[in-house]
Amino acid sequence: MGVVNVTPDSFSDGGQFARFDTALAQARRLLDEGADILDIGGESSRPGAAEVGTEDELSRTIPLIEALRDCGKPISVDTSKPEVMRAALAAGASIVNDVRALVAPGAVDAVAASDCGVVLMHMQGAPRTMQLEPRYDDVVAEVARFLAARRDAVLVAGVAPERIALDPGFGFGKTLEHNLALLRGLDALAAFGQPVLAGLSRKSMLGAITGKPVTDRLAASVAAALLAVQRGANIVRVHDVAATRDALAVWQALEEHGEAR
Ligand code: HH2
Repeated sequence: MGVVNVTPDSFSDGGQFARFDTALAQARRLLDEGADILDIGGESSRPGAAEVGTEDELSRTIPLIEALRDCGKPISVDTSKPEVMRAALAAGASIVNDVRALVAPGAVDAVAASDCGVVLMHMQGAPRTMQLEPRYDDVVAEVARFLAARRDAVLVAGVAPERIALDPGFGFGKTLEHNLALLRGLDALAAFGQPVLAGLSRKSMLGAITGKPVTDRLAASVAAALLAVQRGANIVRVHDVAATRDALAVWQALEEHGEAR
């Protein structure tokens, strides 16, 4: 899943793609690099980010989704607002990726009214304050319990289980230790039988480990994506599609040819 942020304040790409034409060019570049899904977002969810109004989010995302609707790959909309979900699905998106796991009133109904895919992500707190003092007794168990409850809420609304993917939400109200525990324990989420999505690309946990700024986290991001896939992730949300694909191709070759004599 290639990330296209149409935001002036994304932590990872500094608002570089805020304008429609640059965002479209970035989306096409990610498709050329081999992205299987494009994730289009109009609201930054980085730590400390302010919320964006519905009209702004619609005007950032909908024209881009319309321009990409025939690109041949599924388009995901990264939003927590039911209005944006509905408009994005009407414009051609086929996946709703919600960092708030559809808790907004009307969000579950918005996805249940269509046949879209759904990504349910765990977050502790809200972006503005989530990194101030994250606390868990058992982070893997608590994240798993939350995601199971959200999955059940979506199932009850009539969404088929094969439409739902789960995401532990790396960096969303988590310390470095919490993030590492979740990466180590990713197979516990995979055991639910839903596809697992992991978003580690360029995140501050990689900065904490390597000491590198966000502009210099390519190698760490590729390593993190590979480790997530080895532990059961089915979808990796990344900014650097070509490099990630190469790393995964090496792993896949090893897996597929492992039994050859
Ligand atoms: N991370 C970000 C945004 N959306 N969605 C899912 N499912 N999983 C994630 O880990 C995830 C996400 C944050 O990263 P980014 O889009 O690069 O930055 P920003 O939120 O500042 O636009």
